[in-house]
Amino acid sequence: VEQLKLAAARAAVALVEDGMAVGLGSGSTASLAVGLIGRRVAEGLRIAAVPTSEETARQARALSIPLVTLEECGSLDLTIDGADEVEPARLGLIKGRGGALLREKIVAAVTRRLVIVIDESKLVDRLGTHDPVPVEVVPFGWKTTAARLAGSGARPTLRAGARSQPFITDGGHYILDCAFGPIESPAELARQLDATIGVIEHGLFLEAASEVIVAGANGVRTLRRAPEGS
Ligand code: A5P
Repeated sequence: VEQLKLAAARAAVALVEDGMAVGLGSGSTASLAVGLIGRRVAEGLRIAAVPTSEETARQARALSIPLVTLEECGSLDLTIDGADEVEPARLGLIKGRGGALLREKIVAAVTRRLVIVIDESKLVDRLGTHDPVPVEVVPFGWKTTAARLAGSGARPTLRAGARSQPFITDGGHYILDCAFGPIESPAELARQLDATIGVIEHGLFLEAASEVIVAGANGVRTLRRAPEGS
């Protein structure tokens, strides 16, 4: 799987060009891409990058990848990020197992080209088949938020961090991993989650990815999002 992740990361990093503003994703596959970008920067590539997590920021700094804030660059040419599940028909994604979904979504929203890198085990017919949807919530009153989510059909579990304490995101929030099973209408669920009091953001990324680079036993292929209405 490591080799497959690396193959997908390599194909995505080949899309990075001189002068670009680049979003750096989070998680193990995105981290391989950051490593490869670091190598190209050392060879003379000139980019400005925005990291989607403190962990990615640390890696980028260690590799001397020039970092800027979103305030400084406003929008991004390209972002390379991972995903937990990908539904190939519409390129719907579940993201956030690494806990960085909030910054990832903010970065995705201002990115012209969001390229997702995965190994083929992440492909599913329906989102929610294997993975819960991570939902980032305000710690204040989180149990009441969890009860509201349960009312929407979720089975929420508070994500644990070190020493059995709740996992705390870069934004200082909790994550409720919400198992739904295969989701019939991700768009409808996204609307419900968006409207739930106490919810900051959720890991359903719909109509966000421009393309998904999938590495599998038979090589690397690129899935592109079908045009609107098709
Ligand atoms: C981080 O919050 C996530 O969205 C990751 O991009 C996602 O969990 C995929 O991670 P891996 O590449 O480690 O599977």
